[in-house]
Amino acid sequence: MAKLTDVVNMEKREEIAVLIINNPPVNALSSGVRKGIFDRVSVAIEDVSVKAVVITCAGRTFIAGADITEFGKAPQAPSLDVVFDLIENSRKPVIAAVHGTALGGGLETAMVCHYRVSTATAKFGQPEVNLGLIPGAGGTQRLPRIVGVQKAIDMCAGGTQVVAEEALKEGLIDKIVEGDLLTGAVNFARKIIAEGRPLRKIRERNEKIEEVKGKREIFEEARKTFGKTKRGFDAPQANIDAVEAAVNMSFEDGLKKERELFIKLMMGSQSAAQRYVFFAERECVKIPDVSAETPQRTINKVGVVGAGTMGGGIAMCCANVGLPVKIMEVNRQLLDKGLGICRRNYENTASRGRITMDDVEKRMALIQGTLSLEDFADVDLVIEAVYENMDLKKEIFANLDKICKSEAVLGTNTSGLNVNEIASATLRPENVIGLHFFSPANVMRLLEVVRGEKTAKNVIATSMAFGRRIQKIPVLVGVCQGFVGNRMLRQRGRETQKMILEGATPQQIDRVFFDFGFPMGPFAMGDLAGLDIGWNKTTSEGETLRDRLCEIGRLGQKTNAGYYDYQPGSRTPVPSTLVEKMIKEYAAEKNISQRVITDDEILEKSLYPMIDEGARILEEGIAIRPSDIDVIWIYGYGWPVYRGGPMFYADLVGLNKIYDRMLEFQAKEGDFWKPSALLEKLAKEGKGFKDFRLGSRLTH
Ligand code: 3H9
Repeated sequence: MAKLTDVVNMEKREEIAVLIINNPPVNALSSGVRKGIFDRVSVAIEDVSVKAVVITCAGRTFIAGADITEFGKAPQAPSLDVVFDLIENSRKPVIAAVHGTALGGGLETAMVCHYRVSTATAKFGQPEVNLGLIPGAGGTQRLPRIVGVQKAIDMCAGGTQVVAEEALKEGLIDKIVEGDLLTGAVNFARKIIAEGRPLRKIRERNEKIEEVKGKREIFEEARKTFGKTKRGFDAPQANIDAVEAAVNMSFEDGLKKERELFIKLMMGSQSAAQRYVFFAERECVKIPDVSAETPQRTINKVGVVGAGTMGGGIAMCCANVGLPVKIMEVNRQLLDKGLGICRRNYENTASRGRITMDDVEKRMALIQGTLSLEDFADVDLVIEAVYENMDLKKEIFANLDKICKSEAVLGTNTSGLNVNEIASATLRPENVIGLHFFSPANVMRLLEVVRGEKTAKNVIATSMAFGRRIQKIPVLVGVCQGFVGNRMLRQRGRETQKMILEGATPQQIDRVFFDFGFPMGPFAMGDLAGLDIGWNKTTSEGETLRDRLCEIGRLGQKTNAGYYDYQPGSRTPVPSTLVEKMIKEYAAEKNISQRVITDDEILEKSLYPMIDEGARILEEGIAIRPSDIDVIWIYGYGWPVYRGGPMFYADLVGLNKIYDRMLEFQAKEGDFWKPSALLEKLAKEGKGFKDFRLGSRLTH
């Protein structure tokens, strides 16, 4: 017999064999686990003293799925199919005992068992869709046979999870165990044996499948819905196809269809991107010189300076997770307005059924308004969120320095000002850090955590943990103008502005971005945000097209006119003949001749300068790793997840191709196209950003 692996152990509880999978952190189905289950179940089946088998897990959760790190590598035997065949065809009952989450291959394992029991807090799901995949070991064929087709679509295409109580109602589990799970599972197994219950195989159950035979409209409706909510993603549609196969094909043929779809997705770039993002999100909280053991400061109370859009949104983030927060404004009217907006936002969420009115009151009770900074004497963390003015920010920090307790973390929400200079207004620059939220702060998941020259390591550790606590994705960046996201955005803006003068229209450029997968293009985005952000009426001299639009009162959606026209009350952009005329006049005035610009050129000229700026950011050590830049673009700027972020995308295109194109543009248009030293180096070595390693920077 092959050597047994120690990630799966077996113990006997008299006539019941108990398999315990112990593969931290999440008991993923690595090759060792698959082999361990296969070997142990084989032994249990052959052991005449064993009457039933219980499969359970040690640690914090039941199996969380296949081991994603093994995807794309040479497959190791035994495959899941082989393991599953052994379990399902066992002549002794096999019972899954679930705690934590049974996800992906974990739920599939539970579904090949003859019975399932769980704790009351257990959850079940097929989240493969979030990795650009479908369940690949029978999930799409077995799940609809128990929970029905509609629920299976929700779970497979939508990635929704069900909790134990619902799972019991749906028939996905047979019992919720009160008290110790293993004891309950063993007792359940004994009952099965005593009552002589059959070896139930989900594959043989067809009632729920029969109910929907011929009802193609269920699938058409689902395709339409997911086509809208998950525009551009391949996996939700493939999940629907696989569930439909469960209805229209035999179980065996359905399995084959599932496998075909799974392999196609696995080989494609979307899943590669989504798997990359899964790990990138988890990587970005790891800071090479700030270990996970770094002591953190306690944050029990937060203070927010400024009750404007950003300040209010930040206060809501705290209240959402039960953190008391004081919010300060300079006068009663502004304070009431800010608090009123928080309340309205919550009430809107409640009206959509996402929270209750009771939650609204509880959260509002956690947000306490004040007109005095003196009230911040007892807070553990301050987040300054006033408008972008260095003198004002320095004044506030000088005051905070006098008022706040010595260990308080002092954060600034600046979107681009020098955090070191802000810190210099205090006598404790080591306590100062940038906490750059993205608008709307209560919705957008990104938090750029900006490390100043003197920021203490425990302040960094505390801020990263705070970011996670308020359910953001914190990414550590260094000080430079615009940090990572806005600095790269500026490069994109430079080219898109140039291209509309050279003959592309705002609507053409926006369409190219939309088709690429962004929720909207830069011009529609500008109109939404307001073209007057950063524009100054008194100093404006019509130097740019944006100046000219603002000068005639076209400030964007709020004035029903910007780059586009808007019908009153509508957010749908309508191409504007007036703007087209203004662009032509402006181009003529500057002697810029217009030409046809292809969609490909738009994409190259928009994305390559961003990618090159990303390389400079890495060279300078402003971002720790390329994947951090990608996380910033996905969660702060709407970069489509299935394209993995600008640096991942650059590797797909090929750095040598990008480098060559930039040289061509440089020769034609000027030195602002000169590629960075890092891009040049990687391109010439035939490498990608994936080969960039910490410490391989050219300069610091
Ligand atoms: C699948 O099952 C396909 C099947 O149909 C079969 C096909 C043949 N593999 O998230 P956390 C790591 S596809 C490898 O921070 P939490 C993770 O990287 C899979 N590693 O913890 C992290 O590592 P590190 C379907 C995994 O408590 C550590 O575990 N399943 C896997 O916040 C802790 O993770 C899924 O998509 C994995 N499957 O959340 C579930 N999962 O410490 C994906 C996690 O080095 N996982 N890691 O940074 C999750 O959703 C969450 O991790 C989970 C725990 C909810 C389980």
